[in-house]
Amino acid sequence: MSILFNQAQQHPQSVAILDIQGAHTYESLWTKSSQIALQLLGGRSDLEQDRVAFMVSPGLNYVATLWGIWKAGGIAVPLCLSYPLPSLAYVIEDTQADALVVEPDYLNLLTNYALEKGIPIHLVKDLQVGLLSESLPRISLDRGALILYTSGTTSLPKGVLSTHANLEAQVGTLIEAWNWTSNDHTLCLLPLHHVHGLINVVSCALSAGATLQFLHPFQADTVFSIFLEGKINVFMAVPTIYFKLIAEFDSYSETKKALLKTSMNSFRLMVSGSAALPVSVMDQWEKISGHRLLERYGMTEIGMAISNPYTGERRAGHIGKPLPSVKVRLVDEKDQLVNSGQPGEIQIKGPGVFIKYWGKDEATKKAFTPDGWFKTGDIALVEDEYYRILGRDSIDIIKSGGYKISALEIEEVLRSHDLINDCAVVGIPNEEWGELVAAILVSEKEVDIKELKDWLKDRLPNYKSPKIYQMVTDLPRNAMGKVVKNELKSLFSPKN
Ligand code: MCA
Ligand code: AMP
Repeated sequence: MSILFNQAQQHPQSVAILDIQGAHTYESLWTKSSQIALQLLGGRSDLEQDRVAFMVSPGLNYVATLWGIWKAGGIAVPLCLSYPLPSLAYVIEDTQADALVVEPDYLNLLTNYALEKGIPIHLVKDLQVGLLSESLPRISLDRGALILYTSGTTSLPKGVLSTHANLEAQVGTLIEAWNWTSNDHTLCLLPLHHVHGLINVVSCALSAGATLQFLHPFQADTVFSIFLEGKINVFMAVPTIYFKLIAEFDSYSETKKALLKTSMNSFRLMVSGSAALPVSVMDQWEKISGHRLLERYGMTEIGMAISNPYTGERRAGHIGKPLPSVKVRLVDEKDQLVNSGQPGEIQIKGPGVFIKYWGKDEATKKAFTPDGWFKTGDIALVEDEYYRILGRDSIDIIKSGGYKISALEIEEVLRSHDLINDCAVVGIPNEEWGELVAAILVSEKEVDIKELKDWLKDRLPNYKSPKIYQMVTDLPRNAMGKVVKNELKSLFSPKN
């Protein structure tokens, strides 16, 4: 039995999930996920790694669907809830999904598409009845379990395939490093089509037998109301969320601030990750909450790799030391180890590292060294045993609000607009968002930015849509004809 859900049988009467419907025990989660598995199987003995894409909001139904797909022998493909149809269609087609599971809220968006493509669509609320007399398949750990999409240096996102063994390793490492136990109660407010929300919060909590409370969508005032209830003791978020929480806290009366401070005394762990945590945010959060944030580093392809310690110094501006069972090295452009104290690319080996990019053998090959190290593309150095991130090897990758965004993907969409002759997309440093997506456009006609934003809504999720625009007559290019993006970034510096 996978560690991902063996606690469900050890603590059947404990509360596994709190969502807008109320409290759900591990037993009810277990039963519901088995029912979903049987319905998905529809008489077959094993889904044999069929891809099942699902669009379900955070809560019991989400986890029961995920577990149901796993119990039936399928590979789970969580869909982003804010994607417009073309982005969803890309994931569904790229994974060659064999079935879709949706909540009623998303049925309108997907029904016609699914009918046209001949993909069976299951409504999650209908997947609740069923007899549990039939048996479920035995799933070996080397089987594919999950495909998550990540943006990279190619224009189209890549599907990262992880096995059950990879996920067990990712979860096991964090349970050990961060002392998860069944006494924990955590709040999940992150999207569930990424590792941060899905593995670090949801899967770790449930694998530890803890209680997992969902809040969707994120709202700073509601987070604090939940803190005041006094049950949460583990909290994880991206730096943008801490920034927003600090702004919300600052707007409160002194009495409310004092109450909140007291409520946060009983937390045992607060974590930040997915993007660099500004030292100013770490310091302000410590003043507000009394907690020094534990910053860690990870990636969709590897889970978590480097972390500040649970006990010991949590060093500001640093991501910490390698986690148990994760091998980390820093190398130069020739994959040779750099000298001590010198910067190099972070490369990773370990049981949590993914198997392949789905359907992209060439990209998979390029992502690893011949001797099996995964090349992260992140540049770091080690200072007195602690790793510090210096940047990335590609200017085309933007991190905004914790989301990884490919400049090339956005450029490709913008170029398909009638009025846009050419364009470039860059990330502009921003305290709240990490980086803001900025678009530089070349057009012979006047472009109405509001109209352009509306046009983009049908083609890109909001978080990928550029937030700032600039018109230019020509893009600066080097002798090779490549756009000089660093020059474009300076267009947005305060003096301009
Ligand atoms: C939204 N807005 C933005 C952005 N997103 N502005 C600039 N940059 C952005 N990225 C604007 C919208 O246009 C909108 O403006 C307003 O902010 C509110 O939008 P909304 O979508 O409602 O924002 P939000 O709900 O407040 O979302 C902020 C958020 C969200 C909660 C921080 O971005 C989020 O959940 N981020 C987490 C992503 C994550 O989990 N990443 C992990 C992947 P207007 O009102 O004018 O329209 S990385 C990972 O998994 C690895 C393994 C790791 O290491 O963890
Ligand atoms: P994703 O591909 O969405 O999983 O994002 C992974 C990327 O997020 C990494 O390659 C890093 O560039 C970045 N990242 C994650 N955690 C941190 C951190 N603590 N500090 C800086 N960058 C981070």
